[in-house]
Amino acid sequence: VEASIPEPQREAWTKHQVSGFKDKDGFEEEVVRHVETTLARSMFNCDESAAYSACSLAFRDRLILEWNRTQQRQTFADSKRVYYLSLEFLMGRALDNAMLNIGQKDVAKSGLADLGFRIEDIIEQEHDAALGNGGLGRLAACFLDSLASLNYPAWGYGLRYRYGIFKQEIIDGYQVEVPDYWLDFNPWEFPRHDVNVDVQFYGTVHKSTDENGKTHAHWEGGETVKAVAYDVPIPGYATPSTNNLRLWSSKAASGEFDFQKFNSGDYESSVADQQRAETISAVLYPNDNLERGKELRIKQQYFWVAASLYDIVRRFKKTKRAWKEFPEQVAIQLNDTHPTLAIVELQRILIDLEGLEWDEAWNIVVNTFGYTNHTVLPEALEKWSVGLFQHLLPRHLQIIYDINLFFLQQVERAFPNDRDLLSRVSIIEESQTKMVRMAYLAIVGSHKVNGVAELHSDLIRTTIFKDFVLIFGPDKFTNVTNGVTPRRWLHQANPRLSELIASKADGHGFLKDLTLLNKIELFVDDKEFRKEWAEIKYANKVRLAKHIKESAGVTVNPSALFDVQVKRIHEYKRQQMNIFGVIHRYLTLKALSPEERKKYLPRVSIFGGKAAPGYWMAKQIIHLINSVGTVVNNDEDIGDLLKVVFLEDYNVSKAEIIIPASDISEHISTAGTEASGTSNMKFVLNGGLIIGTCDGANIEITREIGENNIFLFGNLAEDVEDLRHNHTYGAHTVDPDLAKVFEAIEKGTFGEPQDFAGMITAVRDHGDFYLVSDDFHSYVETHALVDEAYRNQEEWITKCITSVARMGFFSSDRCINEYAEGIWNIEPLRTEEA
Ligand code: GPU
Repeated sequence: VEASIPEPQREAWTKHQVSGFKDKDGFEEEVVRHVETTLARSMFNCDESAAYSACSLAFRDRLILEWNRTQQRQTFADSKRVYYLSLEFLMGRALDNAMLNIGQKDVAKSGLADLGFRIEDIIEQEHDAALGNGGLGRLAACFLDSLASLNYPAWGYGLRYRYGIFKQEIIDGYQVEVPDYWLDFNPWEFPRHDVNVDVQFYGTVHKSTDENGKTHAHWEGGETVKAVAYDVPIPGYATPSTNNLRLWSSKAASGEFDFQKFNSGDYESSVADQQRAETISAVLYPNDNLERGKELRIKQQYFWVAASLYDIVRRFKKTKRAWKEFPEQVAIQLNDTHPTLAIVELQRILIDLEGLEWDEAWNIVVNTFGYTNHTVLPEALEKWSVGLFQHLLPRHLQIIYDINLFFLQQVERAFPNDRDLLSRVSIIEESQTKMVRMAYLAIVGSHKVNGVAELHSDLIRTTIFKDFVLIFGPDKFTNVTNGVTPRRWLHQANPRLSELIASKADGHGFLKDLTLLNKIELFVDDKEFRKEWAEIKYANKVRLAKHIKESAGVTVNPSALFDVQVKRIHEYKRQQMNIFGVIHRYLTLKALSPEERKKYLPRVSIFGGKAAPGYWMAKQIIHLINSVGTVVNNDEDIGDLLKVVFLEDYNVSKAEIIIPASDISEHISTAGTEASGTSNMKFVLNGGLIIGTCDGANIEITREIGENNIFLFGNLAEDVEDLRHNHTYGAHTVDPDLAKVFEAIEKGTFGEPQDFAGMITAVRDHGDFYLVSDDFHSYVETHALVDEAYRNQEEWITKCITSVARMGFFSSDRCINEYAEGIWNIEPLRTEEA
């Protein structure tokens, strides 16, 4: 149905054109209006939560107007769009970001003050949007910020989980997971009940032959679930461009209830159907770098992919272009293999529903998709059993078999008689239970495959995807090193540092061209500048110390060296090595006389991060960190020389407090395991140094900032395989310092030794897969170098300033420009203002 208003009536619309608030007065008016009408309150019952709601609604109104204009501009220009498909978007809070990106935070601050509120308290009211686990989901959020800030026509597509990542509580030193119901009041989403898609599951496939002898597949029967769109506006920084993040929510297809069942008196089962449908988008799977092959998870994947593709195809069809032009209008990026079914779904739409020939359709598909790999860890590479596919998506399985057949025929022609190669690269793994290898499907169905840091991209080319480089040639495989948005991770998280930099770098231009940071290197010897720099770091540490006191009950000295490791808890990230190192420091201090002890540099070891609920070893690590804290923090011999803190419920808004307060942060994964890391970039950008292995983006950070400004240690990726081999077949002895740590744990120094036995046997008896013992000596020695360096505050500050000045490369803007040019072939759309 044409919903456009006819020409004669448009004058009335134009006359009443709405606009958002223009100044402080307008802002206050909007806030009061929302309090009194939308929220049905008044000045006599307006608490901080109501003020937050009203303030957010005032900003939301502005955003949606720009959003409308942006979408109109994009449609009018008929330009190519990129669609970023991600199962995770770890957005964090929206209000502060919206105020800063629109450039109205000052207005809001004084407006709120007039109305009786402190802006900091209002910002604090917001619940994080935590629809992600860790780095992968946060990267997607940074990309949305960059796409909008750079005026690219882009949409994100994801799932609107009713429950995001769980809230972590620490009770008696153990992680307890609490559901995080975040949708109570969410002013940032627009439900679009009119935008919905029916998604089919199960059923059977019938073939028919037409008069020309051509066969057609018909996927029939089964069950249908409705996808409803919720739109989240994404404001760009210092531009009117406002992009869209569309999140799908599931509900039963036949409306509120199945009325047939309802009328026949089967009320309960009609409600059950409703709930079953809603289950699909109910909860985010809380695993990071791990796939567990659960049926509901693949249902989530297909639900989201089918709804998104329907939407994308519908939009394309409105342009009335020929199908072969699809890849000139549409680029789709797959954030890991989670959306790989989109490849199959588009092929299905083109051949089954639109009647294209296989080859023509496949050409369109391959030219549309790009695939980003985020890990080499085998346990994270998705595989789905053929049986599950057959049951859930029978037509898709047939198409996958055909894709595989044509692909293997192509391989056979190029490499005749190499049976082994064929079975190695087959999309179907011929194991006991036959499996679909999603990464292989993603490679075959995309025109570009990229890793997320140089080392990682080299590793995928030479190890897990080696055969495919041979088959497709090297050009299909490329690198796009990750980046982070300086808007949230500098300007928003560290406003004073952002101002100080702006004062020396000719304003805030660096927030849009981060390479301009290099201007501050000229001031590295400027006394005033250095003094202010140090003051800002100290103030940030005071702020974190306050948070530590409130949340963990531990008093820490802001003058101590703050040593931070915050990220998902995972054996490959080696928080266990960190806490073993802390124990080693504690034992060393204990063995000293009080006099000698005083020569030691006071340190606060800060940990944070969630463990997947089913990850037993990760939970043991959390327990040990907390147990060590209890002992060390209450040991009078130690006092301020060492404090150990575990901050509960690490998330985006806590990261905004923690990262700017760090002196040294730990990025200490076993070489070759961390694809990139992105918090390493955020820490250095905020004037903290890092200790790390030669892994992921640490290597490129070193290249940019200089090796004197980073503390590298440990074995190299190229040596890992041999070391592991030696653990299994050679003589494997535990590092003597580490052995003493184990001894202390086993003596019961930190509580029941049995509670931590798994962590010790993993190193001592089970082959030390993550090379904790191999790297321990070098790790401890390097920490001694950190102490030494920190004692010389003048040199330390020089290192910090120099490093920040050289971090320009790690903006997600640079990263998005590389995708746009090398993979998507899209251009920014000019705005009136830009
Ligand atoms: N990453 Br796979 C996740 O956060 N979760 C995952 O399931 C997978 C990867 C991370 C990588 O571990 C990290 O190294 C990288 O920086 C990030 O993705 C973004 O590329």
